[in-house]
Amino acid sequence: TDVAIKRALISVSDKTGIVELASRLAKVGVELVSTGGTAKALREAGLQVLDVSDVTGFPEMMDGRVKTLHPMIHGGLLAVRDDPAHVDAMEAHDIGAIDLVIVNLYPFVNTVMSGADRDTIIENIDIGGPSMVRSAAKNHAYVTIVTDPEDYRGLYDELAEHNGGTTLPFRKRMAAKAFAATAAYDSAISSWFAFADQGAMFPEALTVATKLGSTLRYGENPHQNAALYLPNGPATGGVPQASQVQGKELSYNNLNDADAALNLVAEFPADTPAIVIVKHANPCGVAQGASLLEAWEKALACDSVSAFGGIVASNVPLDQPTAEAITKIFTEVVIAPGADEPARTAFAAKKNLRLLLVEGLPDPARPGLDMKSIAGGMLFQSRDNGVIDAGDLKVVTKRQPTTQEIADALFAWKVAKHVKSNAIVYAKDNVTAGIGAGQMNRRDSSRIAALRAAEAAEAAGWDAPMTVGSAVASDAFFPFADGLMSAVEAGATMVIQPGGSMRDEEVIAAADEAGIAMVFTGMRHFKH
Ligand code: 93A
Repeated sequence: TDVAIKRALISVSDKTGIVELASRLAKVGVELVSTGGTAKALREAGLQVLDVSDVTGFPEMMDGRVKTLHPMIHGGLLAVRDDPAHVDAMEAHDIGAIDLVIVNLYPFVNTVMSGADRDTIIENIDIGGPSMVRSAAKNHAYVTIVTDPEDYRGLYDELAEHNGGTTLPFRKRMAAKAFAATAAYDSAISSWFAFADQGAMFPEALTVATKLGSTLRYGENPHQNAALYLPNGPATGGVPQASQVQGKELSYNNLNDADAALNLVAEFPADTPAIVIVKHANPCGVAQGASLLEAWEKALACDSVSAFGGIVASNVPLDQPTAEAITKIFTEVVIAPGADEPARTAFAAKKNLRLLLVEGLPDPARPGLDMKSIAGGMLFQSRDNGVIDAGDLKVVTKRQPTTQEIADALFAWKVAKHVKSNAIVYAKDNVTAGIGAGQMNRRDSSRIAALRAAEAAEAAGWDAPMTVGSAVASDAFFPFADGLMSAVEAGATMVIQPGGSMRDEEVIAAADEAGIAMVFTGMRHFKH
């Protein structure tokens, strides 16, 4: 079932690696046939190429809309090589067999994402390319189809190992991938039609055409099935890829928590080391430090009880002291933009600990899509990429905040954005003092945050909880003055909140009465 490659048809929009691949093919005597732009690129590299138009006897016409759509091409792709009638037809019409097809398609999704006009988008719907891909993939018993430049390496290896030919399992695998590529391509086109007339509400939805990444052992609970799917097409907004260096297989909850931890730690610029500890997708300790170890120790001190079995994210590469400190408590996952050799060695001592390394941190301000299933449908929204700085704050109290209070408030606000609503976060000196998450009323979140801070102080033997003299962030406005008052009772001297309540005047009056400072952000960060 090995098929020797004698003739290859190459027609690619993404020309990455194509000259190298074609050169290798030419060197082992493969005849190259190509479409206009591809043939030009190969010739410029000094390769001998036959034009598709010479094979078909027709010029490429109608702005390239018709170039490979011809029986001389599709006959060569679809013929069953050991069916005498097919072989007769090939001889009668002088059709030459094509053994290998390297095709990637007009960049439809990228064209939409670039904000191109309708005509340009339509012109980037590839017709001839998918036809060749599907013909070759259907006939994988004889024909090899490669649609992804990432597979060129695998193709060299295959040809090297099999005497210039390919095996059936290889061709099958490539054919499955090819049909997945054309299916995703068409699904992106149909999504575009669905969205285009509504003003392309979610061009990112085009990338939701997904491919299976991996099946997971189970979902949030053992009786649920689960799998990880990855976008087919360009990753939205340059989200860095993570790779697992060591540890047990990642679970559904691990992935969900690691994502939460990474997105929060990415809010902190890498010029100051920061650590986030997450439990059940909520942060339980966040700190910046002079060193990464200091950040870890401070984040842990915020709530060392919850940190047990936690997910840890860092905004800078991991070092040995921090790695050793993290491994002293039971940790499920550590995710970071790198780890030096001594840090890796320290983690290696904990075989089960899952260490994930990312190529960089995701940009918190990147665009993207957020989705959720509900009974009978799907909810889509643009992701919460709202980022504010000191310039966006509006002081509403008589007392002006100090520079330190503003810094604490912005720190608390960044964390609150990543805490399930209702979110209350106290922070002081770039460390969370107490976090209240996911309560059905804001006062309860406030109380829980203060209680955590009091317990942390007791555990550490501090004179007073860190909430004393802290800034407190609320993800949404205080509907009544009582939520604010419980923050005052906990010792906060600074409040950051969106504002916009009917009772803002009442809440501001209570803040003035207590002599604290308060700023409005004008932006809410609900996370339900
Ligand atoms: O316009 S098409 O739909 N009509 C065709 O007959 C055709 N044949 C190949 N697009 C067609 N292609 C596509 O052209 C390929 O899928 C590939 O993406 C691209 C390569 O063109 P060139 O070699 O001129 O750069």
